[in-house]
Amino acid sequence: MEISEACVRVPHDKPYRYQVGDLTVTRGSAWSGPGCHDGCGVLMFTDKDGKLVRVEGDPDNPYNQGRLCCRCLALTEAVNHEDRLRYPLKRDPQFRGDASKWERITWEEAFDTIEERFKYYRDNFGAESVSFWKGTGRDIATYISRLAWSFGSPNLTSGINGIACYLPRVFGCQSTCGNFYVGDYSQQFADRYDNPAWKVPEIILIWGNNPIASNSDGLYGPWITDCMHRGSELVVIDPRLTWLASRAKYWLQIRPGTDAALAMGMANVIIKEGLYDHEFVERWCYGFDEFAERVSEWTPARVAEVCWVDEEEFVEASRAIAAADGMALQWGVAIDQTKEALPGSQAMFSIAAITGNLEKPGGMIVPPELLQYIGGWGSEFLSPEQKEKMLGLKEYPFYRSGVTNASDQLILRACETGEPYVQKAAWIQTSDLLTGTGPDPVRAEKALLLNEFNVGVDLFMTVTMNKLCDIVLPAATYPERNGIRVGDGVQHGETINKAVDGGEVKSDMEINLELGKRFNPEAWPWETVEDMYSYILEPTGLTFEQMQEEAPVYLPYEYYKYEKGLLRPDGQPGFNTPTGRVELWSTFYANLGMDPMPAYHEPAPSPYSTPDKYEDYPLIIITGCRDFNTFHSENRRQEHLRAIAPEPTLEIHPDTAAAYGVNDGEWVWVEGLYGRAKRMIKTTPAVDPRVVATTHGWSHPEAGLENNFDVDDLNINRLLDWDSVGECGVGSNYKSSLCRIYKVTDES
Ligand SMILES: Nc1nc2c(c(=O)[nH]1)N[C@H]1C(S)=C(S)[C@@H](COP(=O)(O)OP(=O)(O)OC[C@H]3O[C@@H](n4cnc5c(=O)[nH]c(N)nc54)[C@H](O)[C@@H]3O)O[C@H]1N2
Ligand SMILES: Nc1nc2c(c(=O)[nH]1)N[C@H]1C(S)=C(S)[C@@H](COP(=O)(O)OP(=O)(O)OC[C@H]3O[C@@H](n4cnc5c(=O)[nH]c(N)nc54)[C@H](O)[C@@H]3O)O[C@H]1N2
Ligand code: SF4
Ligand SMILES: [Mo]
Repeated sequence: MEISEACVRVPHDKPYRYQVGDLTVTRGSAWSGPGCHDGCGVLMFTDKDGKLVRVEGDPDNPYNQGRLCCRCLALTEAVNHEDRLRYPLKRDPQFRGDASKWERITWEEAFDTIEERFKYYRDNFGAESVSFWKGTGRDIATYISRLAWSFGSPNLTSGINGIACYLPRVFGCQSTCGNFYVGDYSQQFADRYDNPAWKVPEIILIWGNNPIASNSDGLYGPWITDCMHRGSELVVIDPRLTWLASRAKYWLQIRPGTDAALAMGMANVIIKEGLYDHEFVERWCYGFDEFAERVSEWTPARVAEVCWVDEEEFVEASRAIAAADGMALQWGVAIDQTKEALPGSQAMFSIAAITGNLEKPGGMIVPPELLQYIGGWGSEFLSPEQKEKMLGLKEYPFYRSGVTNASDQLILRACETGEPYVQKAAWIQTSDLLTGTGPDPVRAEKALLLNEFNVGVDLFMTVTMNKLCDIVLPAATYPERNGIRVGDGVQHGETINKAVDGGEVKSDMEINLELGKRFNPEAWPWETVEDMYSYILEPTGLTFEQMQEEAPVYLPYEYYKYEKGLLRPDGQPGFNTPTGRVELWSTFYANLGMDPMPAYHEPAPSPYSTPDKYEDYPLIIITGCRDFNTFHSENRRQEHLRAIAPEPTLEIHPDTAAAYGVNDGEWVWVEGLYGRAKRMIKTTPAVDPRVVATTHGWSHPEAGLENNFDVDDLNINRLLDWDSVGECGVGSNYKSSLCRIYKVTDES
């Protein structure tokens, strides 16, 4: 049977585009840009002149059920902004950094130049001499990857040091059970909370995640509050008292970077007290005894000491988690963003496993993916010889297990040293590397300036584009282009529908299709991007145009797939691992020569691993907490969003602020081991007196490019370095570093 027949659809009483008085309404899904990777259902209103005047949540879309967060509500301020890039630009490389030297060019000239230069480097230095930088995983990422691979370069990277976003969680989970699991909030059903098979989670364990602000990784934050209204209780593990933490049954105020210890301790309580799901463990878990032995050293007293949590609260929270009938682990990027991220996520996931919460209503689910094209689409065009040259493969054997990201710090090193081979050019699409994506922007800038030719694609002229690039291409925002949303952990398929004519801007996909055809026509056989989308959608039996009307389209979903032989390619019952069980002792890691079980590594730097440094830098700093109104480096130009948080603040405990003699609203330098940045003091009891926290990606666009939007003073990633990645090349220090603070004065 074709998938399309088995799919569940949401009835619409109107076509995807209709008229309301003078306004045209276009139904669609929201994806970058501007940034977000959530894909809420939107209704875009355009006036007689075709201008976007309003955006509303689509009440018919089960995903967000008519709701939108402030960033989509303020979308007109991004789409219609006067600073938008509107035309392709070029600049003589000798004037890099000088914004007055950009010249408008035609798309033809831009494409011809890029084709000529990139082919020249490929022919003379190998395709690996061109690196591809792609920022966070937008719907665009798939086409950037395909462009890199079909060009022949294995050096494709997010620029997020240690691939420390999402993938450590995915690897940590897959290494244990063969799939990636997410919490069950009924998102897989078109009728959502009304679906009779679904049950509300008794406990949602929110770990290193702030979903109502971040709506991260295919989760719409208000689903958590929807579940709370239906009875869910929360356990929150976060060094900050977030809005959700303040409403939790248990809030464990963990010391940053110690999550693996806490998770092992939690597993230990659950095992020692016999609270685990005996039947599930017996039938479906592999390596339980070894695992129990490994976690046994993590007594509650030791957890309290290492993680700075209250011992009794910790034990009670562990018991509540074990007792819950339906526990959803809602894990976030904080888990990925400490140096040894893999064992931490492995430990956390083990808790969901031994408490029998896999594939159970209100527990953890593997949502069906309409299509699985996201992961390696186009990787077949990278020859084995080219793949072998991927930077990181030699240094980190773990990268051989299907990691498609090259190591960004090794690309920078190749720029700097020409080892193991030279770098000539960079393609930077949807990344503001020097404003907030990667650590140490000073090093990244110097390294990439050594390239002969850099090209950027963005919505705005960013500091990264202006400092590094020789050609900049203007990209479309989502109301200005078509696209599809399938795969990537979501449970439905839908389309991004063009509602606005963006003039000369092109969508990222159009840009990549055009260049792809020039680099490797075999890999890009489509006439238009819509043809390309229809090709991807083929297994559903729907063309792009049909999907525009039919979307969202849901796959049928079943619980307890492991019992029914629905998880393994061989159709046998069990999990998709070599032993067919949830491997608390991972054969996958063992085969890679890694520790098969979770372990705790003290973060470095930290009060305990580097006590000498702690003397000089006596505060732990968390960088990059999400807020409602910004997405990384974006949105600072949007008046209504900027008004919510006009300046970057440093969350600091009132006692600590008093000890340093600094007051609310005062500017301080926050200095770390590698550099410093300015922040405005915001006292709050929400953080431990020994810990401070701040947001990242800051700039003052109003300061102008002649002042680099003040990024040199504001980029908190100056405190971080590129070399602090986890042992296996995964994980880095964004969320746990050390700093000191002092007032900004004329002298300082
Ligand atoms: N200190 C600290 N640093 C962090 C983090 C942290 O927690 N702390 N988080 C890290 C994480 S998890 C991530 S994923 C990265 C994110 O890093 P990035 O993805 O680089 O972040 P953004 O600032 O959202 O986007 C970069 C650029 O993409 C442009 N853009 C947006 N939409 C589009 C589009 O549709 N097309 C094109 N061509 N351009 C577009 C924006 O204008 C912006 O200039 O940051 C990382 N950096
Ligand atoms: N509005 C908005 N939404 C976003 C983004 C954005 O920039 N803005 N970025 C998107 C991207 S790319 C990502 S990756 C996601 C990330 O989404 P989240 O996972 O929600 O990211 P954060 O807010 O950085 O971190 C979550 C929480 O972890 C806590 N935390 C910090 N350190 C630790 C620690 O060591 N242990 C524990 N247990 N908790 C810790 C922080 O205090 C914070 O409350 O959000 C996505 N959505
Ligand atoms: S989470 Fe917010 S910004 Fe993202 S698609 Fe939904 S409403 Fe838009
Ligand atoms: Mo991310």
